[in-house]
Amino acid sequence: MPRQSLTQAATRLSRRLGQLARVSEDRGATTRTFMSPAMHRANALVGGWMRGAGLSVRVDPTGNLIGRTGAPAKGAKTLLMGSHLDTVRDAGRFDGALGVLLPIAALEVVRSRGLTFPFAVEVLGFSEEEGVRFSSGYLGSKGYVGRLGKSDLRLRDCWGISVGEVLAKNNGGRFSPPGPAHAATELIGYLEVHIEQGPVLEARGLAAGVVSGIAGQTRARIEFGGKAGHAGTTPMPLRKDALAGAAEFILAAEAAARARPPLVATVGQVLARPGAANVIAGAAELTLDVRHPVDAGRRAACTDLRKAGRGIAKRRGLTFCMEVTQDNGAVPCSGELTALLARSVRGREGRCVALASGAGHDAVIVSSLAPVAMLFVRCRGGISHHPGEFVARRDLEAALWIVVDFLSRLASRQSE
Ligand code: HGY
Ligand code: MN
Ligand code: MN
Repeated sequence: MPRQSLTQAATRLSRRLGQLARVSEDRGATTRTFMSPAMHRANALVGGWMRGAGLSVRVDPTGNLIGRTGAPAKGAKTLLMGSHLDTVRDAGRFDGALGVLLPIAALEVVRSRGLTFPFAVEVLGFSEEEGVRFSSGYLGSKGYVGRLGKSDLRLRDCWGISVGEVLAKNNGGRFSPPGPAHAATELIGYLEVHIEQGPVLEARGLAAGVVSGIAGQTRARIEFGGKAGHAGTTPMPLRKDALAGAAEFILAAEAAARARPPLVATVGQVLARPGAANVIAGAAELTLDVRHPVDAGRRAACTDLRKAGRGIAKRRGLTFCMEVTQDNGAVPCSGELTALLARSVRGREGRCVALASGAGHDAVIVSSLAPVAMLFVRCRGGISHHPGEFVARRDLEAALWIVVDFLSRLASRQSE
């Protein structure tokens, strides 16, 4: 294999990111959701690139794509690297995908230089992180670390299909939650490369930075129940308008978060039923996403929002229910791995900043099995979860330089 320059590797990485972005279930937009045909096509495309990089490739029962280098010696430990291959609706091309394709490109550079390491590397393309289909994220990485539980399997999508049914169908009719893919003792750690999805690196004039920790996150499904009725003949005082109650709740969530920074609260989805212009909504279903760097702050906010919802429902003669569908505590990144990664960032950038992540990442789940570190890469305007997501070619090259340097530093540390 001819020696790979980082410029060549970055160019090919950029091209592949574009190619993967076109693997979608929505015409003209990038959308890949859990166990969709587009997800399987993405696994086939990225799996081919993994094989081309000399990795052995498999897909586990939860749909995670796993590429693995040969083990250098019996009993050698493994470094995990990866991120998610699913996306939000109408997504950008970098969220998740960068963290899967960049390690493959880095390993191609390493291989072309004839470098070998005293550890194996496993590149992971998690099957579901965003929680689009089942309103609960991390199903892929939970399957990989052996934390997929019965409550996850009971979650249902908008067609009433459960996670358990989808996974059984994908595994020849039967599925039982797998155990961890590795014993913790076999692992050195997990490195996730991800776009920052925020404006700090750009403001500081840096291509990359490390992550100090990842905010805790609670997601819930909320339903207000009222009485459907004729929009023209039902006097206002006699109404039990579920959508009006939901609207009051959405503003209450926004006000609570504005009053207590750095708390953030978002209602991203609203479904009114029966959903006709001339019918008062008899039911309104919402999603709620609450995040805070400190778990006590997030939990207190969720308790207060549950109370606020009950109060609104009582005043309006509605019913109210709030079902938590995802609840993850804040996760600190490994000090040791992050310090090593920071040395590689400084080697490229001359300095290194550590950022707290408001976004959730698969590292949250993998941290239950191995120490985790994250490399954030600058993205234009901090735009993400949007087709306008963009990483400059020179920043792809910088991130590649940092990851290849990190692998070499880790190899020297492991050989000591
Ligand atoms: O929602 C998040 O923070 C991540 O993009 N899944
Ligand atoms: Mn995302
Ligand atoms: Mn992501």
